[in-house]
Amino acid sequence: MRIDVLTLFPEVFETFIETSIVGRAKNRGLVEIIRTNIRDFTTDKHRSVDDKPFGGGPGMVMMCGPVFACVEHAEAMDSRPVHRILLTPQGQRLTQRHVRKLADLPRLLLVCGHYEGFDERIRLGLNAEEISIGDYVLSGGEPAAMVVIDAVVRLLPGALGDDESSVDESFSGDVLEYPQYTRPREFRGMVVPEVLLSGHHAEIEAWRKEQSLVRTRSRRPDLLKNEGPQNSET
Ligand code: 4G0
Repeated sequence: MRIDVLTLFPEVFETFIETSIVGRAKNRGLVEIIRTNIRDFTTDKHRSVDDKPFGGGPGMVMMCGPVFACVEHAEAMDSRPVHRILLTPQGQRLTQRHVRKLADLPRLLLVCGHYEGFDERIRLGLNAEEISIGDYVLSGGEPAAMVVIDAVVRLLPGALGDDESSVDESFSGDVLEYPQYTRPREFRGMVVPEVLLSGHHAEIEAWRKEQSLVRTRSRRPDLLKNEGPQNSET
């Protein structure tokens, strides 16, 4: 998979791209992450990427010119069909189901905005999918892009090691992950539940299933109701 990231701050992605599962996936040749600086596609002497909103009002708006030029440049670098994504608080909320669909595509292009958002013609003209990682505002789309990249890359075949491959379960199913423990058996007076030390695999499995349900009921009842916005998609 090829992932293009269009941003005013490409350096923000440096360690993220090199580290952990994303870094390993890159080294294994499973993903190529290419950053392009939107500011390199400005045409005025001040290298402007934003301007005041028509009609007045606070803040600045990302201009069309540099964004379109940057998208066209990045897309010309590779012939695979590209899926364009805009990270915005107005987008469709990201779910694991959606992440799985994105992980099936050959090429993603993520556009990170800043300021009070994009000129509306960026939305219309790019015909991009708008994604939000949650109902809060960030000062830029970069952290949201990293969330999308991380969630997608770990699903690429071969990205996870054998010890990691079951970690997707919390949101692949419709319940939350059960409580996990590792050494030591006692820490500051808190002990590991006896059943996990028993070696009775059927009992352990039953305990985990029950704990998953208890936890989901108390923390995320919307996942069990089959009518919550999250669960209706899974
Ligand atoms: C576009 C995404 C981009 C519009 C980006 C802000 C939160 C998210 C940005 C705005 C972002 C998210 C209208 C403030 C950049 N913040 N929740 N900031 N506006 O996914």
